[in-house]
Amino acid sequence: MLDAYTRVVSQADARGDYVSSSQLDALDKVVADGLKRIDAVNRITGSASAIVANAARALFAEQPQLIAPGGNAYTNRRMAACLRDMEIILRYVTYATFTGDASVLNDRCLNGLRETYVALGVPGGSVAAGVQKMKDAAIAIANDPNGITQGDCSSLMSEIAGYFDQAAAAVG
Ligand code: PEB
Repeated sequence: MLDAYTRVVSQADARGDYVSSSQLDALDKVVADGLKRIDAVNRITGSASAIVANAARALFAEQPQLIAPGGNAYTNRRMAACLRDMEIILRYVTYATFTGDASVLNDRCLNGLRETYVALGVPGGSVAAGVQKMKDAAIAIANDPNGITQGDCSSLMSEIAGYFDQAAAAVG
């Protein structure tokens, strides 16, 4: 598992080279924008249950066959597994956001997830649709200018959106 810093160092190590000055500049920016990152993680984590529940409700409204008899989220056991999966994915997105690197998300959550869903008969496209709904809600919450020091968070928001997109693409 890497973070924004260890990735740069391990890549330079693999090349047998020094960390370049442009890479150091990029890491400077990660440090300078660190509080934005932490605030975004705090906000998403603090609203995680609402993000998951609302995304799931919207998903089931759009794809009611999932909760109809025979559907993959039918029965409390499957519904619980589904909500849990969405929460797990959201949690790993916050880890990637915090570390500034997708490796924790890829290695520990998404790796093999598509195959797991195929084996279980869970429709991956529907999971991907749920992840996209969580993305929209999470970005709206993290990017809300109210109640926080104002600043330009556009690059952080697109980075976070990218983690959700990676999760959706991994299963969809
Ligand atoms: C991945 N999900 C399920 C299982 C696993 C995961 C390993 C099988 C074991 C179990 O049931 O607990 N676990 C999950 C994950 C990690 C992990 C992401 C990452 C570290 O360890 N059903 C739907 C929706 C979707 C859904 C589309 C959006 O209709 C999910 C939610 N996942 C779902 C369901 C099951 C499941 C299991 C319903 C149960 C399937 C079954 O047992 O029939």
